[in-house]
Amino acid sequence: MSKPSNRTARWQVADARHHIHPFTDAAALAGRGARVITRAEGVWLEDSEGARLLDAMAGLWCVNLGYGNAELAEAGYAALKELPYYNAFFQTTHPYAAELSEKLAEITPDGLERVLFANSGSEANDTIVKLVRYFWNLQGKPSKKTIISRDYAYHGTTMAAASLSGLTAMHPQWDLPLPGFVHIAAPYWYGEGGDLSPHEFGLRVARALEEKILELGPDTIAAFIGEPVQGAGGLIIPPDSYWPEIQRICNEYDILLIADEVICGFGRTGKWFGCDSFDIRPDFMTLAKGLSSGYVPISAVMLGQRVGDAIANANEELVHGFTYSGHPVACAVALKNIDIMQRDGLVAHVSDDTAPYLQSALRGLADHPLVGEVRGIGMLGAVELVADKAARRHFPAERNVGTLCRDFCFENGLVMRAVRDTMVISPPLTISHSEIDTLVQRARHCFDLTAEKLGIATA
Ligand code: PXG
Repeated sequence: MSKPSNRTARWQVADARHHIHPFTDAAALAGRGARVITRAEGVWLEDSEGARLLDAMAGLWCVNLGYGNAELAEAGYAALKELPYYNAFFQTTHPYAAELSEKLAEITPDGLERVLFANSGSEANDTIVKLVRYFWNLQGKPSKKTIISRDYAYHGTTMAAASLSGLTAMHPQWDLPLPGFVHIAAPYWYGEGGDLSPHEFGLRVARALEEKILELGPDTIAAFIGEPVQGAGGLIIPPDSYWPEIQRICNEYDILLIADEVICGFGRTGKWFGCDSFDIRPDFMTLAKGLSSGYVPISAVMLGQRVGDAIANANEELVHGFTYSGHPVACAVALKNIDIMQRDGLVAHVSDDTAPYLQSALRGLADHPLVGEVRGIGMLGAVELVADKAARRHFPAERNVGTLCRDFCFENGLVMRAVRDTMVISPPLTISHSEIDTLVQRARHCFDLTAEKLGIATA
């Protein structure tokens, strides 16, 4: 890389000395210097050297309306001037929280009528863990405490959320998971389905839930949590047979069902919520990211009728909350975000136009010698890079093919996420056809560079 400008170097030095980054090897980053992102517009990021990158990840799966949306900025500014802070702890509320609560009850699936606010997906999932315990205590069933989650799950990084998470790297540094959190197989057909058809495999892994419940005893199991489509674990889209069977099992054994919609929510799967795409009827829903298009931190826990009624009618104080629960500025931006989505018919536009265009463009990559599978739903896409297409065999992990490809993307003006050797995209919902074309062309170019580095011939 050429020598950075003085201002870039100054930020890199300050950052390397004082800023500990999430999910980053600090020493390795200090050696190469962080890329400094200074501004963004639409689907484009700009760095401190003036280079432009197409952000095919919408930040971290969150900037659904794209960058630089003036209406969101103005809604935040107006709230900052009108009521920069107040809380709902002591018998008060404010218009922003009241209206956002009503709006969320309207747009989420039937039965989800009540909401608790937090500031991140992790906090929201932590809150749900507490509410699950509280619910079963209120029901006089205090032995129901264990929560079942899945391999490759990502539910956040606080103690409880990381315990829910099933990406194994998230546990050893912190002596997690905590007791009471167990994991079962994920519906990852491409990687783990073997000779079963996707339909058979979906049923097989759903029934792993029933087996685990019977092994531990239904009286000890409180809840099952799942992302409708697993995001950070490598875009694992369950076969159609999966969710109906999970729903049946949860009903049969009286297990609460938690749908973590932090990525899937707000149009990402082509419907308002992943639960709409897979006909899931959850007791709890976790919302974050797309709730505010990532412009301000805000998350929400939606409560289904059964848990909502129990908690609302407990006739005692709910001993839980954060200073910034339902922060007025965050609520104002989230409200405007939803208003814009409704006014512009964005979810219908995604499902009728942008998503089909994206999915078909992505599938054009399937002929590439490195590509084992292209899959996607709505505005989510994944490409498996493999050594052997017919055998669905990946490269040895130590070759770090995904990271290699990710780095080529980053150098060539495209932000894609590598999960193992699965290249993942989740662009702003507002991306245009021509930007999708650019995305796919750049991806192909970077797959070529990766193949070349691996000594594999391309056409
Ligand atoms: N649930 C899901 C499904 C998520 O994807 C969280 C909860 C936690 O949200 P917070 O706001 O606490 O981060 C997430 C977050 C990645 C990546 O690299 C994914 C997430 C966060 C950071 C990085 O794929 N997802």
